[in-house]
Amino acid sequence: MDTNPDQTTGHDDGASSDRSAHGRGATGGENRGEGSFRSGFVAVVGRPNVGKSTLVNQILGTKVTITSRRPNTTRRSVRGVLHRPGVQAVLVDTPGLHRPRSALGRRLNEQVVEALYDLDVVVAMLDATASLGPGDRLVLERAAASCASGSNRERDLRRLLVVVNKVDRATSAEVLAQLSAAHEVLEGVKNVGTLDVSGMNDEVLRQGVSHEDGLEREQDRGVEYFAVSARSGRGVDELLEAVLERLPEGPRYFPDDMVSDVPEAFWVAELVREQLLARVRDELPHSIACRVSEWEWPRVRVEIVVERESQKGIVIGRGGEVLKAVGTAVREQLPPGAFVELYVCVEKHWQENPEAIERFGY
Ligand SMILES: Nc1nc2c(ncn2[C@@H]2O[C@H](COP(=O)(O)OP(=O)(O)OP(=O)(O)O)[C@@H](O)[C@H]2O)c(=O)[nH]1
Ligand SMILES: [Mg+2]
Repeated sequence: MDTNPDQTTGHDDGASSDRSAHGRGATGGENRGEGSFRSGFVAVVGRPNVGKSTLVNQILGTKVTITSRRPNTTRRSVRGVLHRPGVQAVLVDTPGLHRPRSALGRRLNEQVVEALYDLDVVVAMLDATASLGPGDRLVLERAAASCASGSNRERDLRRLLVVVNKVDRATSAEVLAQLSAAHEVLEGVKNVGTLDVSGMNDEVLRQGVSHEDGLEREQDRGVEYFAVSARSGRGVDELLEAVLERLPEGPRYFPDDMVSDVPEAFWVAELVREQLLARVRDELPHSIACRVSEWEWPRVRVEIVVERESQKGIVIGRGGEVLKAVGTAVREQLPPGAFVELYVCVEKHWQENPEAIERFGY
């Protein structure tokens, strides 16, 4: 932790935390003349709750993005950097692609579209414990479209890796059924320009794909399929090997000691939200936003925002017990001496307010 809240958690030397500068080049990456250095952006996409963030943390061997059993936990794309000799993989954890019900929901989907725009490899994730639905189909189709689109260097479906997650909780028959359902969807994606995304009712999902970006059927063969448990790590090494194999020659986008592009203040606010998500029920998770309002390291004040007066009491708990437990759990994940002050306030309909969404950093 640093005295500067805008500093990233990875101790970077000047990488941009501006999400509008999402793509390559945002960090002024350098090529130190190692001709054979390989690197690239790996977008992890899928419906909410399939385990994208868990996978990114598992691959990196450290926590760079929060997880929870609530859908729509991730609200902002997080880039985690994997450094290996001669290779750098920038894993982009994205929000879950879903049918949006608010300005916040639309913002989350936009970030998925942004992440799919400029990538080298895409990991499309499905949940083995739930049958393949329209949301999954859209994810697969979007991912395939991205690999075939002109925005990327090569129109090549080999860059698409389909991952069925949570195999620890599914039977092999269920895993196989999911893999073959995904295969069937991709076989059917002959011309991505004609995808039906009307069910998503979201204009942003319609853009960026044109008829000339259509996939030829012979290209379908390049897709590879994996079954993993992001939580236990089973199958993840094989997946990672396939990811790294597919990275092209490229620059070192991030310095060697940088593991994520998340600013420290945002990270502390996320840790608070993660603890709240683990403790509150019903619709409340969607209503909660957290933001650092004062940073005088080691003293950090975090504002917890809810949407209704009646939600305040739930977040505080009887005698303040919820807040107390949240504070303790967050402090344990910060350097010794950190002092986290939590307070709760109400901001009505913030999920519909673009200014508030921006202020919270989503
Ligand atoms: N059993 C099991 N649970 C998993 C596995 N991977 C993730 N989970 C759980 O699934 C839930 C969702 O995981 P996340 O990593 O937050 O999912 P996500 O796809 O990032 O979700 P959003 O950010 O909401 O889109 C959490 O409770 C995880 O612990 C797995 O391999 N096995
Ligand atoms: Mg997530």
